[in-house]
This record gives sequence, C-alpha cells and structure tokens, in this order.
Amino acid sequence: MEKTLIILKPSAVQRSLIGEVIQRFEKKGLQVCGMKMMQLKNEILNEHYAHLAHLPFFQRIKDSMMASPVIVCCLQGKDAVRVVRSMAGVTNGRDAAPGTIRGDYSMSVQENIIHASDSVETAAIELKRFFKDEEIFEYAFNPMNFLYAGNEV
Ligand code: FUP
Repeated sequence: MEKTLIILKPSAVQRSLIGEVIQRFEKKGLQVCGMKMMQLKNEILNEHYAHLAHLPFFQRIKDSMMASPVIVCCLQGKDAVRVVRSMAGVTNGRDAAPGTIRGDYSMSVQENIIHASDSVETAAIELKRFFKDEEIFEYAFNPMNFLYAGNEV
C-alpha cells in the first residue's frame, strides 16, 4: 500500500492543532504507520527544501521550520500521496479551499500548518530522510479485535 510523509509544522504544533490535523487523516481512513516529534536542523532542511534554495525566502522558511519541534508522520493507504495532498490544500492558506487543512487553519503561505509529499517518488525519499526503517510499522488494521478482550465475547 502507498505511503506518504506529512510534517506538522511549527504553525500546527504552536497552535495546538496536532490532534485535529491527525484526526482528519485517521477519520478519512489513512493508517498511521510512523509518528514522532523532531527538532529539525539546518542540514536536513537544506535537503528537504533544496528545490527552493535559489529563492529569496529560503532562509526564512528554514527558520520557520526550526522555530519549534515538529511532528513527522507516515500515512498509508491507497493513493495516499494524492489523497493527503488534496486534503492539505494549495500552498497559500488564503487561497486554499475551505474544507482543506490549509483552507481551514491557515491565513499564510509560510505558516501553512502541514507539509505533504508531492509524488510517490518524493514520498519514498522524504520518508527515508525523516524515519529510520524500524520506525515505520506494518501492522494489521482491525478495530474489531480491539473492542473486547478474548474472554468478553
Ligand atoms: P508545498 O508543496 O505546497 O508545501 O509548497 P512548496 O514546496 O512550493 O513550498 C514549500 C514551503 O515554502 C511552503 F510550505 C511555504 C513556503 N513558501 C513560502 O514561504 N513562500 C512562497 O512563495 C512559496 C513557498
């Protein structure tokens, strides 16, 4: 099944939106396969935002991503990359459609709550960048087995 990376940016962590944003993905039916808090550093952000290195706001974006710890999360599901990107909305929170995460929680281009991998190829590279292999979990998703103990049914 397809996997993708999301990062709950400092704008999500500092505004106490971690639970609300993760809950949207859980309710949609995406499986959380990995999740941790990290303090990002310049080196990893140089890699992650290499496609923006020539732009004048490069340092400002990196500073914003280092302003507080972030939550990195691996989500799994059919077409997970495309589904998660569409739930995130377009980059600028002011342009993002209502009902998307950026559309509902952000008024900013930079402080736009979430990063989501933009292709299957990028997702594989980004998951390796932020997670060790043993931090990604393959597990059966079967709530029926967790409603009752074996001796209760
Ligand atoms: P996205 O794929 O939607 O996260 O957008 P990009 O990879 O193009 O941009 C990465 C981050 O750079 C955005 F989340 C916010 C920031 N950014 C700006 O601050 N100003 C811009 O004009 C464009 C992007």
